[in-house]
Amino acid sequence: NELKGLDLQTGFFTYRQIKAATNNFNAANKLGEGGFGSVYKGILSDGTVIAVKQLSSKSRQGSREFVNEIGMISGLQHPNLVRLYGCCIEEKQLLLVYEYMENNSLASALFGPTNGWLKLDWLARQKICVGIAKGLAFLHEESTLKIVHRDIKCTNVLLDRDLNPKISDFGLAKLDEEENTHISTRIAGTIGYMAPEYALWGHLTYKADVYSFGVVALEIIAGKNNMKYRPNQNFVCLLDWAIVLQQKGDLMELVDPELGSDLSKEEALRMIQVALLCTNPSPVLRPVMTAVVNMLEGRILIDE
Ligand code: ACK
Repeated sequence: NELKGLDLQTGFFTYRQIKAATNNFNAANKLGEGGFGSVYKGILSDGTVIAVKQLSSKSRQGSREFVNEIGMISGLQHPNLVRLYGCCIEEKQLLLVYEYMENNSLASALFGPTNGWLKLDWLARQKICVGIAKGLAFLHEESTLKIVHRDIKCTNVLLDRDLNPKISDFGLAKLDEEENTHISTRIAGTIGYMAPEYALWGHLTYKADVYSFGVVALEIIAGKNNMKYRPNQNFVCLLDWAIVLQQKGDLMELVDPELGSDLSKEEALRMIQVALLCTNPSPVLRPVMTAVVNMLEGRILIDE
């Protein structure tokens, strides 16, 4: 009780606090399995609802990412980044404590097994797309550290009660140190979202995030997973299909049929065109994220 109100300010939580908050890591409080361990829902003594990430094994990789995540986002606050309240490093435990996001991940909303319970209409999808772009623009251009997230994908975007999107999982994030050119020794990310220059040559700049964002934007409008999408008999991913449709002048065919009457054709085309600009094979031809925000919001017109 003496810690009441203190915990959110110090950034350090005691193991006892987290055990109490999660009802001793009760299975009923488990939200799911993440990249490096289980995630639990909890309530702090002051009523704040939290999500606790527990590092499962003592794998080097996991703990390196864990420490990286603390370093990267502990100081960052933006409406489109999941807030890290703090951590617990007691009794061999490694726990990260985040704000709780009521509506889980964008991946589960768009193409998860629970698909259907949470309807993302056109307005919601637009808001989500713009929000992710704003979060990235902040990381790349406005935060004092220039940060490349490196693993932008729908599972790493969480939705709050009002369907505001927030970027999570900074385990792979890196500083964009060398004037946005960086050769990475260890390539990490997710197939289907990785920019070609990074996947092939380890050439990492913030433009790699722009590419991943483009894939996410395409998934948002199509309601389909890039790598799992196979139109007709051909084995092509959603992005390849979009390029084919662009050449045929038939981009509207990409739009999720579930998006009904509230869809504006002009806005839908705009989102697809932005997605295609972002996924340009050449990083220098991809826009920066503030330009993407302006394009999505119709302040910059896009040439066809
Ligand atoms: O798609 P989900 O339900 O949303 O499944 C994953 C799972 O935990 C493993 O990562 C969920 N999750 C992660 N962080 C949070 C959070 N801050 N608030 C709510 N759910 C979260 C995620």
